[in-house]
Amino acid sequence: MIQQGTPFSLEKFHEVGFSGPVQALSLEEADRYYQLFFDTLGMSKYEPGPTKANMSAWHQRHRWAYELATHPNIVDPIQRILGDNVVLWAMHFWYKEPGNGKFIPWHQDINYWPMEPAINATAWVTLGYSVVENGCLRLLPGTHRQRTEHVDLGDAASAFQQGIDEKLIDESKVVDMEMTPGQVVYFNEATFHGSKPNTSAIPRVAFSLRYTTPEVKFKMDEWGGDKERIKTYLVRGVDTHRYNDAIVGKVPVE
Ligand SMILES: O=C(O)CCC(=O)C(=O)O
Repeated sequence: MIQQGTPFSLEKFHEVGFSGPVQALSLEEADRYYQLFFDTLGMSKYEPGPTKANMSAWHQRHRWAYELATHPNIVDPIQRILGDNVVLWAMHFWYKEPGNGKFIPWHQDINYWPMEPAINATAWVTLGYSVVENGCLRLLPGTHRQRTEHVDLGDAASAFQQGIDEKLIDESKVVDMEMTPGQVVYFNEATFHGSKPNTSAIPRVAFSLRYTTPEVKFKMDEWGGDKERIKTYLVRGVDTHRYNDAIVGKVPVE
């Protein structure tokens, strides 16, 4: 069901592992950033097609994406989750053009990340409509208190090779997080989530922002992924620990 934005609830975040949708961007802002997203891809928003563009870390390269990643209305609830000192460390666009047959398997983010200790809050933001038909984000309440191993899925339609065994998912409890432009859902590093393919003509233009706190150290030597994707930006408060000075990001000029 498409819901009106609700205020962020810290109680709900702790109780079920997520809270939202929160209307963080005005419709006008969402529309402007939606246009900028397609401009950056060099694609018309009226002909949203597939792309091979790298969808990660746009906040390191484009000022408009950095502005989004530090937007006060998006970061305010993050500060309530994490406390006074907030470090932005990643951004990734999850774009699904019409008819994109890939699904994002059920997973727990912390299985991928080189963080010690594992503290993260994600803001998942949609710039367009994100509904069942175009493969909206799906969350499983209450799973944020457990750790589950990922297994090989052996499914060519899966966007990741590994994920949580579907047999562990109680479909009757799954929340299809349908959202309208400018809305955000917040979830933590362990909440089970995933999404289905886009079977509609509506592009899904959404992205994740990852935030943590200064007491978290990134173990970059253990990270097998693209090392440039992880850069730290202090977006609220002070860096009390300076553990990640070697990977401090630069704010893009334009
Ligand atoms: O956008 C999706 O469908 C998946 C998002 C996701 O896996 C994430 O933000 O960690």
